[in-house]
Amino acid sequence: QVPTQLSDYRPYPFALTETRLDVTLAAEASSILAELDFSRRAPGALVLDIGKAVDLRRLAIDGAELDAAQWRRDGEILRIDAPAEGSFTLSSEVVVNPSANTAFEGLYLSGGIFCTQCEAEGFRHITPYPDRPDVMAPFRVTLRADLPVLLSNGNPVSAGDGVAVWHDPWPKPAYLFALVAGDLRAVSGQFTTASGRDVALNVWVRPGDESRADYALESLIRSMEWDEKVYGREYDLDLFNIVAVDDFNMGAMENKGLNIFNSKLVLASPDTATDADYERIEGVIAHEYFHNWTGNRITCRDWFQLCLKEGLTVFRDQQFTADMRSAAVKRIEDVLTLRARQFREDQGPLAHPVRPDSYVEINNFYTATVYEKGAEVIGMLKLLVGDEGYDKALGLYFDRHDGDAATIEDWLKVFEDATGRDLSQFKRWYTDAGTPVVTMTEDWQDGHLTLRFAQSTPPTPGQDDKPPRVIPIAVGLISPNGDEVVPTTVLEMTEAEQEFSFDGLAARPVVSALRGFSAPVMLDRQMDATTRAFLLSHDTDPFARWEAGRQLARETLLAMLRGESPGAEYLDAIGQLLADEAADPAFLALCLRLPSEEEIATVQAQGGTTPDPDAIHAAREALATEIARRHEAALEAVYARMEVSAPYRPDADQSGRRSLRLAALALLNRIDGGRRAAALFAEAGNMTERAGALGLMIQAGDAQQALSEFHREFSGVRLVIDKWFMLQPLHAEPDQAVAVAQHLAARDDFDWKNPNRFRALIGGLTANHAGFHAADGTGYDFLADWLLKMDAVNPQIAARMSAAFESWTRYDADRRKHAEAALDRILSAPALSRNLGEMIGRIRN
Ligand code: HT7
Ligand code: ZN
Repeated sequence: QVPTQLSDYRPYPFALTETRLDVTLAAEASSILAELDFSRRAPGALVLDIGKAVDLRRLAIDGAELDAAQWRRDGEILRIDAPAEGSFTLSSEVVVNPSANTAFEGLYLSGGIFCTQCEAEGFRHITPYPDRPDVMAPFRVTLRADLPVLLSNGNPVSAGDGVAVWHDPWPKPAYLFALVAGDLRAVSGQFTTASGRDVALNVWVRPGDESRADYALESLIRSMEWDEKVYGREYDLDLFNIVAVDDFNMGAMENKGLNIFNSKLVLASPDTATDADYERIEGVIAHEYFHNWTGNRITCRDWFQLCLKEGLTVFRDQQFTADMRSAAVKRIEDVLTLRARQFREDQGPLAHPVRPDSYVEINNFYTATVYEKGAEVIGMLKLLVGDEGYDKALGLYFDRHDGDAATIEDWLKVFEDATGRDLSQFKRWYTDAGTPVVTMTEDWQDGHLTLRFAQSTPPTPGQDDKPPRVIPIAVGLISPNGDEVVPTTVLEMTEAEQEFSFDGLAARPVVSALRGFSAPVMLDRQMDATTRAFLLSHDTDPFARWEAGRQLARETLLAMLRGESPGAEYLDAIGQLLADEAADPAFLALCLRLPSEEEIATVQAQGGTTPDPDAIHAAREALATEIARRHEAALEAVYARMEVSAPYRPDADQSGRRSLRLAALALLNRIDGGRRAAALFAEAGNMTERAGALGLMIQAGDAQQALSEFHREFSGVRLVIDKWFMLQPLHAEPDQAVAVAQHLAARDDFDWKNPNRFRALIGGLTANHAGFHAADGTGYDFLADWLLKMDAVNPQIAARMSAAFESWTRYDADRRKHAEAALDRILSAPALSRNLGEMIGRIRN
């Protein structure tokens, strides 16, 4: 496995002035004729990428057929003798087999629909091409098939009689190419841009799914409006198509003018989708739409720059959701995800910089670090340069780089030029892996408060020593009577150790630090439970309030794991939260949610304690039970008060009420044997409450009948059956989780080649912390078996799911022995893919 290095980047020696494709679709043998207009820019060979399964039939230059001596095919590379200067047209003819394509990369079939996935390097499985993001061209595409709908990128030129011609005038890299063909129905709308361009909007779904596509269309319109209003970005074609397909390796893909989506992120109705599904649909529709500027109009020079488009686009979709819903709740949700996925990644063998400098398989780098930490880095930049500086820099970025394949250096330069700031130290956030640990201590004397900070970043693979970074630390000071005496101030830490002072304070204030989670760091700060409880009730910054409660819960659980009983501060604080009728229900729901078992294991491992998954599970259950016993009446009151009687709407208000209601129910479930959950399951008219109740019934150990009913009712709705497959291993008692997963995996409707179904079952088990980390190693064996099976058909999915092994070294010797054996078994398997081989190799080291 030879890694590709960032330092090896060389510009392509040819410009590609136009790409013309003529595609005749057939399930087992689709033919692709390509004409590529090249013009030489520098000396060098004409090197194209070509997938192994592409059957190359013909090559010609300017109409003259090439003989065998004029080209060489070597693995996935095609070298062609090209004219030493000037322009020429390379023609090729190939045949590919979409029905044999189970990896869902390139051209494939999903439920009878032809579709494509080309990011990152899928286009080479369709036709020989310079499949790299810095080679951009306008595309003209002719599609031929006896199918009702034939779509490609750009604007339609003509259509009829099984032939459609498309033209995309915007030069694009091959990874943004797409085609879709099949029997699809459109749910249509229209949008007029600020400068008056009428854009036709279509959400294409399978016949029968039309009634579940409205929310996606509405979300698209909201995204288009928001991008004009907030970033001044308009859409640039006459048509915007979204297509939902059932077989899809990730969430969605931003192909120019033709976004292709996992149907899970398009289809929604109150009876089949949860509030969380609706929120994700809105967020991902926005994300893919926003890529039209941050990704498509300005793309990446090479795949090392992936965070340039992904970090920025995640940041933009987070801003959008914050504007559409509650900014405070969204921030807390984002931090929860960041800590659960990215901090975990940063602390293990898969840690890598936001801009990696080497990879074996680029698909393994679509990670939480590139996406979520990439977005955090932009949030910090915005905080450091201010809102105006950010707007100025973004304006310059769009003006200067429209049509470019850009780099992180280009990105930072626009900030430097727009604001006059030197960002050389800030750049370390892109180049250095690992989560900095920031310790904070306080010194109080005669009205002076001194805050002392120290930063250090633990070693990560290949990076032992890390110099200090710029860390924006937002703080506020709260007086003992609860008044804010110093509003949010951003302290810029640039040294390994640094102090900041506040003068003229009448009384010693309580410090609210890292407000809004101003930097993706771990703040290490000694604080007693009473002070945390004070911040939970008085902090004006909602994130910091929530964080104080979270720390209190964490420390309570850690104390219980040391054999202590839960302290009064936390239990009383929960009582106060439950009594606060004026608080935002969604915020309260987040405060009531206990830290996950995985989170506790991480904290223990960081502190040098070997986590015991069974003990963690037991402690968390005991704490939930204790809260329920202590606050049963208050929880019941919340449960009753949060009932929504109005017709279902997936908005922030109603979904917040339902999430608080379910959070209260989750606690009550510990003491009522699942009685209330069963009642809710029977009466609920929406999937949020039905799936929530079903999960709790499984936890309570009395769900067999409900599970059968649910399966019967939704047997024709794939996305709901995915939930059924996920909920069972997720909520099973830890000692039964693997058996439950094994039983489900043996079912006929465990259609494991479908990525959603596979992720549902395998992801459900691996998210059951104590279940997956079963002491006898059966969880590890089960995962290894399925990864090997999946690797042979879809290496991307196998590799992504293998990350469940990433923290194996933190557990006890017996568990480590089992995990090691499972990893070694995978590594020694014949014909292991590059994807899974790289992942397991890194995890095992
Ligand atoms: N840019 C896309 C990333 C992607 C992808 C999507 C679907 C299937 C395979 C994929 N490989 C990479 C999605 C996004 O971040 O917007
Ligand atoms: Zn993206």
